[in-house]
Amino acid sequence: MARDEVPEARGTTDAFRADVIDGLARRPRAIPARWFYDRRGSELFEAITELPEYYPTRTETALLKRIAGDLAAQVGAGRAVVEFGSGSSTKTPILLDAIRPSAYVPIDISGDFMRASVRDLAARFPRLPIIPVEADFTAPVTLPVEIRDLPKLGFFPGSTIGNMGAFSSTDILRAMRASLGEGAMLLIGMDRIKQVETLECAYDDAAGVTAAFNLNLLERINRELGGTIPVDAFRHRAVWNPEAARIEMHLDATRDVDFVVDDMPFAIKAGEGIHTENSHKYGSADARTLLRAGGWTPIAEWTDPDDLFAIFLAKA
Ligand code: AVI
Repeated sequence: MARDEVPEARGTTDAFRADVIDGLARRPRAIPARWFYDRRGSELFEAITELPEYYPTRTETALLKRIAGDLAAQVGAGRAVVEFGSGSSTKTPILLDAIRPSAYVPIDISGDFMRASVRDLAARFPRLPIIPVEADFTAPVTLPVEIRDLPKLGFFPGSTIGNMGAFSSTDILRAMRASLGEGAMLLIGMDRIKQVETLECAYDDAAGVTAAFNLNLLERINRELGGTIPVDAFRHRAVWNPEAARIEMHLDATRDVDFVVDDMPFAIKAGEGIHTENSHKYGSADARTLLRAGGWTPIAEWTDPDDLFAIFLAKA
């Protein structure tokens, strides 16, 4: 059976088409960032995490290593670690080494990618029960029966929360609380507000990897939705929006363009753009307010020496 004949893939394509057509028709034009992550987009994101300008991944990884002992003392042994949007699970071994959990449950909407990274983890932690769940964690998830009676530690690194708006980020924290139940804890990474130059360079690197990541969205539309977008007519732009405390990514047309997506005609004038991503950054007070709004009480906060990135531990 071809990939586009699989019912689930068809559902994904329908949702992608609806978001793209709706997003190109509205003003300002905006397409949700979750559509970045096809296979090519996921590869480009992995490459972003290794860029010299993209400080979040290496800073959070180093911070996790530094706080491992403290974290173990606060969390205790024997919890089931539930990782939301586990993806390639690169930070997971640091946490699993630190807290010695009873089980590990990665949850990701992209099952293939998750199962491949789980294989590596299983080799590294042969005695740890690993139970992957393929699900959309933006709504409450039914966890495997095997961990029903264990206390849970939710793990949501990478400041992925920052890619959501205020309502969605609160909703997702509430969904996590509902999924994890009473007595749960949450370990979450949240990127800090910092110098504009540092932020804008992190999202507009010299090698052009983030530009390629952003433009891949248009290539994906052409590949999967029969689009005729002239990708070379668009330029990547990353800009700090101080009122909203977020980095925004846009694709701006450098000349007037006409194209179709799924037989729907669109025209974009030179200088107009498509808003493709928000990456919110948080001061300590904002982060705590968000956690509380999402049903979590912060109990510890750690940052790196340069205060670039924070990790919070919260309890339900
Ligand atoms: C996945 N997410 C946390 C990244 C971020 O920093 O907002 C996505 C990203 N976009 C451009 N570079 C990285």
